Amino acid sequence: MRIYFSGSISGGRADQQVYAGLIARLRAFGTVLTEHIGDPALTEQGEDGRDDRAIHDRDIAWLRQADVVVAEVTAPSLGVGYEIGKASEWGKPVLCLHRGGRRLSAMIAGCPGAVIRQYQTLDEAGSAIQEFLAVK
Ligand code: 6IA
Repeated sequence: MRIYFSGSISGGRADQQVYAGLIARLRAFGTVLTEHIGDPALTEQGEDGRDDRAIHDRDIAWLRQADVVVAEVTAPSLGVGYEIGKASEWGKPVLCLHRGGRRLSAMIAGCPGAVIRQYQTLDEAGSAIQEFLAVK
């Protein structure tokens, strides 16, 4: 199974460790196409010199290849929202993991193509992932 993990970059890297923990769990289910989202060296500044169009087109190509999308949506991110919108439009299964706190945008919370699961611990997120992917 090819899994597209989506998490904030320009929207802030405060949850980077959470992303790394989720990616580690997702690896048990298949290939994570976007392992870099959990990389502590990846900052919101952008350092690798790649141009924006190249980043967009590469990510969209991965998104098209993905069988499922798992997004961590606690930190608001334009890119994560864009990816969820595209994937749900294309009929791909989308799981959104949210830790609460700030209210989730109605455009995500109300998106009929996305399943929203609240969690606090990585174990709870792991159970939500297990349940979601078991039927895919
Ligand atoms: O708006 P955001 O940057 O928070 O959007 C994050 C989402 O968009 C992630 O799920 C990624 O798939 C995608 N994305 C946005 N920027 C990049 C990126 N920048 N590299 C890969 N995926 C990206 C590279 C520059 C970097 C060295 C920071």
